[in-house]
Amino acid sequence: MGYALKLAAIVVAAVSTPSLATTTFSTNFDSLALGSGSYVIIPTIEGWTASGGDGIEVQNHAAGTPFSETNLVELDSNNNSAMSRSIEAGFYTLNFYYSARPGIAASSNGIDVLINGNSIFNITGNGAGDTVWMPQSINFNVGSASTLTFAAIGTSDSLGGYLDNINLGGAVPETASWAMLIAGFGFLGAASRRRRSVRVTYA
Ligand SMILES: [Ca+2]
Ligand SMILES: [Ca+2]
Ligand SMILES: [Ca+2]
Repeated sequence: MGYALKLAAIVVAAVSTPSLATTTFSTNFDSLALGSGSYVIIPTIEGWTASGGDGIEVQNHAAGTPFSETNLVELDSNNNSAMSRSIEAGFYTLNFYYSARPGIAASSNGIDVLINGNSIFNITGNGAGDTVWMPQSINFNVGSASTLTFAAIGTSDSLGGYLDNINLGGAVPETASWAMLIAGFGFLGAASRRRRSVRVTYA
């Protein structure tokens, strides 16, 4: 039966032909040399381009501790701003860290994630005494070249949510046919082990 499952897994893999992400990146905004306690509003950083508002605000301990190293991004620069980049067709996992800006209410701290201008995720929170970094993870897929955007939402007042360590990597698609096959065989334990091993192979 183990052999049957293995054979079935091979067949399904061939049928669904998982297309793996072709665009991957890792950005932490720390490539920019910036004095501690200062900030700048700029048009591009580490592959991101400002796509709304006055630009991408990069802070070095200006109003809160970054998740990594020296810098973080605040997208409510002088007003609600956005940053975008192009990605190829594929299945993706997007990971990033979010913090509310210290001392700022949730109504002003929102950040939206969009694909081709359509929101797929948003987050906000009430600011504490310092940053409180919360890991976020989103799976999505795009069938053709697309635009990935982070945008400030809520009150546009120069104060808003923070981002750091944004990473895009490939994900193995969870296909409907795969789920049905597992249910059909009824080997849930074996199947989930198999799925994990497939995921590792493509990671
Ligand atoms: Ca950083
Ligand atoms: Ca600002
Ligand atoms: Ca705001």
